Amino acid sequence: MKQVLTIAGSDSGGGAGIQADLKTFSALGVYGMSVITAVTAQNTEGVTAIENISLEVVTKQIDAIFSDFKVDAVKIGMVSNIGIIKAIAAGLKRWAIKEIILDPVMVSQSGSYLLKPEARVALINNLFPLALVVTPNLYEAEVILGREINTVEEMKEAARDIYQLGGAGVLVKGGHLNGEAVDVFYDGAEIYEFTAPRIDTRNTHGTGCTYSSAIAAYLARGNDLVTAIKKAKVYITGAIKNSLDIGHGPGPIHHFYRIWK
Ligand code: PXL
Repeated sequence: MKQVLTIAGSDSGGGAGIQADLKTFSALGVYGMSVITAVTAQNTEGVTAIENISLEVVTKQIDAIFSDFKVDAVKIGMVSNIGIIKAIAAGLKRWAIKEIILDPVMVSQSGSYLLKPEARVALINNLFPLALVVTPNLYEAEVILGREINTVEEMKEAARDIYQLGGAGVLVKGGHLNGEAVDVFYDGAEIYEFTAPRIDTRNTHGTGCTYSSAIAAYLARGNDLVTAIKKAKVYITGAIKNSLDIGHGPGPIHHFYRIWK
């Protein structure tokens, strides 16, 4: 079985973060492992506390996994601060893994900072160059570039410009624009568009985490990057369509919709 690692934060509510990543890996037929960077106290209504894991324990988790397993792909999510970013970069360089999907997580759906604003430059400088692809949503792409993005054409320009920052492929996710859900991917040579119908639901907690994990899983299973993104978009569209109306805030998407309702 292919083996996939998530490096991310815990969402106690089970909808996003490490929990979403491991559910996605399990749903898509790969063996999931985790390096936990932070623990959030969280439910569908918001985040009430965050505790970051020490740099020593982040590093030890990375080394424990790579010294034993053959890691076929890595997904990176919440990385909290500059120290954790540097520990992850050093660990991944030490183990020379190339199949890295980086979700540049900045704020939770409910508006809490999951990455310290002063750590944004460190994320770009230390982790973008190691990644095969980075997956900013519109807000994250706007923060990275310091300008507004309002159209699909501007998403394409953003993908090209973010590519210049670190040399990783760029998937700009347009889920927050109006109309169809269009994502734009630039691999350094060509622009690709992925389109899915917009689903009218507020239950989208964990969509970004799940998307990048699904790309990692499909990549580990031998798909090329464009095919992996295409299949991951089909998977998250189904998971949103079958999302769960549980909790009092925006509910989670249904990772196992292909197995049970
Ligand atoms: O969606 C980004 C995200 C990543 N990681 C954790 C989260 C969230 C959103 O809530 O809680 C732990």
